[in-house]
Amino acid sequence: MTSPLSGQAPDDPAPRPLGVAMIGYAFMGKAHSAAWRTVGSHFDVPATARRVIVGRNAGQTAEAAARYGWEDSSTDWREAIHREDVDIVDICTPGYLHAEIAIEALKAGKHVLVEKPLANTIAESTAMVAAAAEARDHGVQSMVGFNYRRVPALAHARQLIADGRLGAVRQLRIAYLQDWLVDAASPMTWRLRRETAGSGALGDIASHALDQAQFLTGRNVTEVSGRLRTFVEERPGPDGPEPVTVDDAAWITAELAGGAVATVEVSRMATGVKNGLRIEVFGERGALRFDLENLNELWLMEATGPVTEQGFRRILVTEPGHPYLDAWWPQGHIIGWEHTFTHQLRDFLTSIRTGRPAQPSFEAGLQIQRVLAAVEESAAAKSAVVQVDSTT
Ligand code: SOE
Repeated sequence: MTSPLSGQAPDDPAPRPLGVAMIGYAFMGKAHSAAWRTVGSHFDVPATARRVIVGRNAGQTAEAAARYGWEDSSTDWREAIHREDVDIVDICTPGYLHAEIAIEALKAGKHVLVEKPLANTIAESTAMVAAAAEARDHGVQSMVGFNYRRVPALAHARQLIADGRLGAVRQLRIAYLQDWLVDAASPMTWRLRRETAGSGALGDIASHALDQAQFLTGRNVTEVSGRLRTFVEERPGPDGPEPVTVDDAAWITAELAGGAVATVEVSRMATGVKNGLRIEVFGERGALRFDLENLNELWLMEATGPVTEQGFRRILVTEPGHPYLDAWWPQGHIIGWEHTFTHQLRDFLTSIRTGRPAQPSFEAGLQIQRVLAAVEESAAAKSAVVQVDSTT
């Protein structure tokens, strides 16, 4: 039995690195692999070893292991997570597999990082929360990967808001827009099937937007009104045309605890916008603006001094005093999207070292699932206002 805090058997003479098993090797697996490779070179975190990467196709998984620098590959996730030399399980699979793998890993005493959204249903998410709570009592950490919390500009924005620089926040406008589905002939993927993805743009990118609304303000969404749309209802599948069973776009108005209001608009068919997470926060004496397509910039407006001299000023978030940035380059040098995954691991490994609960927790992931469920309920009822159910 290894100790979940160190990855060390109690009577082992020499410390050994925390072994990682990663389940999934596609887009997110690639991003997480890069982060596992770099985190220890830039941050003071416990040493890790990339023990095994798991996928369905033996040849492709072995190829991914070689390309991304994993010691071993496997097609059997159960065998991988139960390995003696594995202490951390990183789940990068489609959402419908999250619950089963995470619960088994937590029961085996392994720390678990799972990609967002936490799962596809409230029932799965609730079971994951229960398993995480039980494991936490034994020093086992769990975290859901809302990586945009680790964009330095957004972590800095949260701090500015918490410090009261904007005064009370009244309004947020968040749009997360992509265009990778604009072409009606682009093929089916697991992301377009309800049984594998849970939902479409809603779970995939509104989950990020809603997490940001809550992260930036420190307030939960309590009430929503939503609308969903599938613009292209059939796409080429492996065996001919297949129905798209998830949304392409979603619109949400949300009430947050404490009185702020957020509008959230997401689409994977926003022609010309590549990966634009655009956030505006309006407070009683200031405002903030951010766009993921320029992620090193944060725009701050403070309503002080003569009105004739007020306006948004650009903060280049590249200084050692900004969150996470002292570990990277000399001051003034920019970073990119992939760094958010490295920062995520830095925080996760720090929690493993210190025992402080990792954030965002599975509970935070469940809260987002509840909001998503309320949006779907509202959309089905054609714009009724739906309370976010915090009892399930
Ligand atoms: C979808 O295109 C996606 O890959 C999301 O799944 C990620 O979470 C987001 O960061 C980028 O877009």
